[in-house]
Amino acid sequence: MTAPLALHPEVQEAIAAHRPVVALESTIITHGMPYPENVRTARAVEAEVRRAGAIPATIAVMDGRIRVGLEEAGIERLARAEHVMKLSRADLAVCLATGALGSTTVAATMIAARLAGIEVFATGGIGGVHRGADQSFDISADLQELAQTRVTVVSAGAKAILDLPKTLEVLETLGVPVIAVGQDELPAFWSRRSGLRAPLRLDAPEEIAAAHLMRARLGLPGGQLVANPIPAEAEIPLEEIEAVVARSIATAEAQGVAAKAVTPFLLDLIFDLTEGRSLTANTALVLANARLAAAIAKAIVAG
Ligand code: PSU
Ligand code: MN
Repeated sequence: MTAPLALHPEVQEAIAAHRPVVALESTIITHGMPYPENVRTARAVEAEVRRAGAIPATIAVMDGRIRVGLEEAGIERLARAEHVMKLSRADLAVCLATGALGSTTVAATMIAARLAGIEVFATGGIGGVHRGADQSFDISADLQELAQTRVTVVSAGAKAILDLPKTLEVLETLGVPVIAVGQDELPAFWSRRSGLRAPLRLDAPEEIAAAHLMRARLGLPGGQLVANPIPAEAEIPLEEIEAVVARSIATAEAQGVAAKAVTPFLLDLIFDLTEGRSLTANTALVLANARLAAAIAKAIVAG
């Protein structure tokens, strides 16, 4: 009994030859960005991984298999489809068993990457503890996944739509290392600053790779969360985005948006309220994360 994995030949060869590979998620394509910017960004991120010397592997579920490494046609199909399941750990098996089309969140991408033997994964932002979680209990399954699946996830921190202090507390409880890159402060996705000190800091990809390999030597099951600040020129300052975030959350609550719909709803509204600036920032930070992830993947295979 083996998992229904379909590795792209290029990805399969790279893994077999111990060359660097970077996994990429697909929920950002289907639920994180509007068409056609989502397709443009997905392609640009793959190109960035290649330029940085690694092989990109965008992951999604199609026709009963986990596809690891999508062709352009696959990305286009996902981006255009009307109904795509947003897959986390809970939904992955149902989607595969029923042959539905599904995009993978951070949690599901980590599971797939691990099954395929990919150690590093680049994304934009992870899910976390939502504001008002004391009432809604809305805590992303991404956090649990980081605790149990050994993949290093390169993010730009967590979005200001989340309760960042609570997100850090849960990650600490779960034993997930949260590593800021190049600064002491935890970056907050669109903003380089969050006002919160990151639990850990490493500045070189080689150090992050060494810590990843050390976790394996210790037999620790979970991954690492790398928080790479958005490039300064693309940043939206925290004070500026805060008002937009507060308005968006109020709207989501008023409309009774819940469960899986919350994050996509907020992202969409914030895009409108910032007149697309949030999307420009999002693209810039994903590209920067792709570069860093490629450097970490290179250092892991060298180590
Ligand atoms: N945060 C972002 N952009 C995204 C997501 C989160 O800034 O696209 C996506 C990721 O795929 C993440 C998922 O894994 O949303 C988390 O969803 P939820 O909050 O429902 O767990
Ligand atoms: Mn949620």
